[in-house]
Amino acid sequence: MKVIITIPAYNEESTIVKVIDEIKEAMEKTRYDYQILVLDDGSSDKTAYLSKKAGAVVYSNKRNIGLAATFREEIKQCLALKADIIVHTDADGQYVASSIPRLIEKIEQGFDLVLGSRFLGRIEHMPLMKRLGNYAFAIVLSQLTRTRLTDTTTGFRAFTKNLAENIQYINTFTYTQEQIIKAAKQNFKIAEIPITTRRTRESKLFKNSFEYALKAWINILRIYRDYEPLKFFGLFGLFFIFLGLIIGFWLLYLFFTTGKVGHIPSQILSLMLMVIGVQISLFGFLADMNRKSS
Ligand SMILES: Nc1nc2c(ncn2[C@@H]2O[C@H](COP(=O)(O)OP(=O)(O)O)[C@@H](O)[C@H]2O)c(=O)[nH]1
Ligand SMILES: [Mg+2]
Repeated sequence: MKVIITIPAYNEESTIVKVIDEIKEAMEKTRYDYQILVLDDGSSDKTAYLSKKAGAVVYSNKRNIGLAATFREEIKQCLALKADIIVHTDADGQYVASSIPRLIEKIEQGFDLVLGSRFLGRIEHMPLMKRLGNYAFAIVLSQLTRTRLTDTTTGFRAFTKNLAENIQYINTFTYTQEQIIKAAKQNFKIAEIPITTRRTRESKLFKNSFEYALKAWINILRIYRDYEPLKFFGLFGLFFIFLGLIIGFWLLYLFFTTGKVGHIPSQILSLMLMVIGVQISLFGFLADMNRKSS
């Protein structure tokens, strides 16, 4: 059984060697056959050179294509290296490598995706906004996946070859939540283990937390739309029908109390809202049929 530990890295020359050495130290204490893969995403510093020197297999993207696209390349390369279990961690040293064997053990117990949860464990530092955002993600994803999740954006995780081969990603920004939702929808078994994290340099991905939150929510909605089209479009449609009905009942009320028929613009608006609502709901039925037949 082969374990590949994969690390996406973009200009991480100051930390990557330490991260690789720490992983080696943790893995040498185990009986696992392992390799470390660094996915250098077009770094302009010595990341690739230093990683190779430290003993990792290095794959370099010609230019910087971002974390989500790099993740897809990681999976491809891990499968090419004949991984049975894939462990993913970050290049900044935030995650403690000595927890990697615990991730792998959980996979061996029969789980397909094991997440290292910072919130079950201990976090040295996390800004309040990020904490709140993560809390909201955890609630929504727990609902969507019907699994109790506490940390959906963690980069410290392990998964099986089977899962790696069977999940297709559409997200252009981050893989973290998409992998969890799709794994759950495809009936893979998910578990969390508590981990501790270190305080490292400022995040490169979170430069603008508003932008991050917006993109993440849009992505969750897109995935929800794909897996639960009837509920997604149905709720949306019901909302319009509801608005139309409110105006409609208000007009009826005016008619019964004053006896006058009027308010033509409002009548048109009410009808339009209801027709729009029905149309949107129909999209849901169509998408649902399409999903079941495909
Ligand atoms: N492939 C790729 N990886 C990146 C990029 N920016 C950051 N990373 C890597 O993604 C991981 C997490 O980045 P980090 O800045 O620590 O974000 P955090 O998860 O919010 O702490 C690290 O291994 C980074 O090297 C990028 O543009 N492309
Ligand atoms: Mg980090």
